[in-house]
Amino acid sequence: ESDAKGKIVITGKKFTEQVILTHLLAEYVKANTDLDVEVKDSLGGAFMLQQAIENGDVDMYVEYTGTGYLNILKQPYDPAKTPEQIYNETKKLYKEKYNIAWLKPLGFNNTYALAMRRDLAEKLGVKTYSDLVKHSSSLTFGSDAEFFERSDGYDGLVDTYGFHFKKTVNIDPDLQYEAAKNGEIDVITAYTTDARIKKYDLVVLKDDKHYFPPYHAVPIIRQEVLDANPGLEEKLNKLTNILTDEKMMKLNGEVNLEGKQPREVAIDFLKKEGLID
Ligand code: PBE
Repeated sequence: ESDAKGKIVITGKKFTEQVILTHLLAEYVKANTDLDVEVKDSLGGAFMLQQAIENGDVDMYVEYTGTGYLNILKQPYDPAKTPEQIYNETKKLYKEKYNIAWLKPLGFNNTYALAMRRDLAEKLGVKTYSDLVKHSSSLTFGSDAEFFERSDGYDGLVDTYGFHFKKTVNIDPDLQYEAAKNGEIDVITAYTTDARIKKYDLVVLKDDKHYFPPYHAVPIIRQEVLDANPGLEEKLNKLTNILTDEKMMKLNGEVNLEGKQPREVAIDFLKKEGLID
């Protein structure tokens, strides 16, 4: 038996959706294979996780197509490309460069979207990112620290549209919705599967120049782990399209609005879908 067989280490990034998905993968693998599953606390964002999976410190997590494509692979984004093309190219390049496999998509797209309080958006008459440009010098912009470092992040956004925000603020991604609602920050980079957008009546503006790529959620796993465990890939691909944007938003809301535990939400969902007993 090789060392790679027997155990699988699963992790995720530091925001609610990722914690739910970590447990969803972990509980599914526990119930459907004889692998030992270790859930590792989040190590950070995309760059940290890429290092960890390349080193073999972790075996699997959920990444988003546009994130892998632009930030890890450093590919230039062409908005004419379809989500399927982005997925296929990302999958191919990860395999070649890192021996990491992209499994099939879970079925939802969690993109960044500039969002603001409805009364502010209506007062300014802002519906699209372009509408926002002439008001930007009187508005504060907040996002998570990673956004200011990313290839699909702040600098490119500002270049594409010509924004000049009054001030920028780093904020935990799980706290930005409250901050927008309370008027502490005017414009946030909401994650579109977050239930707090609707709950707090925030308006998502239209990315009219198609700056942001598609971000379909996909479990990624070290190819060595798949090779050591025949049948594992097939089992994991039973998770294909189990979620939609609406379903993911609902699960996120169960944690962020109803106060449930992410693991409990993941287990209930898997049971309902008949994926675990
Ligand atoms: N996203 C949007 C980011 C955070 C929000 C899911 C594409 C990411 O984790 O890459």
